[in-house]
Amino acid sequence: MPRSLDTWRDCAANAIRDSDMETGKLITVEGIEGVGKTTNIEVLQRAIEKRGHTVLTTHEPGGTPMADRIRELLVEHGDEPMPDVAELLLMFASRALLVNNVIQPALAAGTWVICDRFTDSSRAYQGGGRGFPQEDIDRLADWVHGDLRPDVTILLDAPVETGMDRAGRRGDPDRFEIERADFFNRVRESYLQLAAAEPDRFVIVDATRDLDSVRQTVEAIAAALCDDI
Ligand code: Z5A
Repeated sequence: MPRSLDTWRDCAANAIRDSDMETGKLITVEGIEGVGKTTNIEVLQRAIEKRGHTVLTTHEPGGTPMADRIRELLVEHGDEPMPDVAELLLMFASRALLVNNVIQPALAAGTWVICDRFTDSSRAYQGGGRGFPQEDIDRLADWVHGDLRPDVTILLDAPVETGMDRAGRRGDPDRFEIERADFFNRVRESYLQLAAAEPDRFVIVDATRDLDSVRQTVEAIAAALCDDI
């Protein structure tokens, strides 16, 4: 079962104490659309910077000039259909660019990296949502980023209706946003399974609460990560 914030905080503090303090940490933020990833990444960045670390924030798909062009192909819905396998491979092509050109150099320089989505998105959307076996996705992950794994993954969790309601306040829906609720329910379920399978890496945040309550939890996670509790 995923750990409570208190148990996870002890665990994260130990992991960071034991690790090489010269390199940065990779923190990923995951969840279905509209749960507040972008909003809370700003909170997380401020809280970590306040404790003296340099922080770089980035996102997937995209995050480099070439990866941003891949993102456009992924989200637009034009006349030519996008086969699921092309979608999966383009996600990993974008990831290869981001990992090699941004994430690894930043971590090596001691910068902390917060990434809005990473390979768990492929596991949840292309695995849970589209039905690709997790083993195939794991093989691609090994190929594209080898041993690089997030130090911590924050899963913002809320029912699909909550996320859709929040995201629905914006303009034209993209190729993912036009999917039906049952697709996003499979994605959410897949995220929860991933979190249950790796309780030391994931911390689940109840994103149904108001902005201020979620912010306080995210700040507590940042404090734990910085071993400042
Ligand atoms: N995708 C994939 O399939 N496979 C992959 O490997 C990867 C991605 C990497 C684009 O991602 C699509 O790519 C995505 C999955 C797929 N499609 N979907 N769905 P994206 O990250 O760019 O898109 P997104 O997930 O749709 O992001 P988003 O809609 O911007 O969601 P968010 O960042 O989580 O939400 P937000 O912008 O912070 O908040 C949304 C609104 O809710 C905003 O008005 C906030 O003020 C409000 N909000 C946030 N929190 C609260 C609370 N607690 N209370 C009230 N209101 C709130």
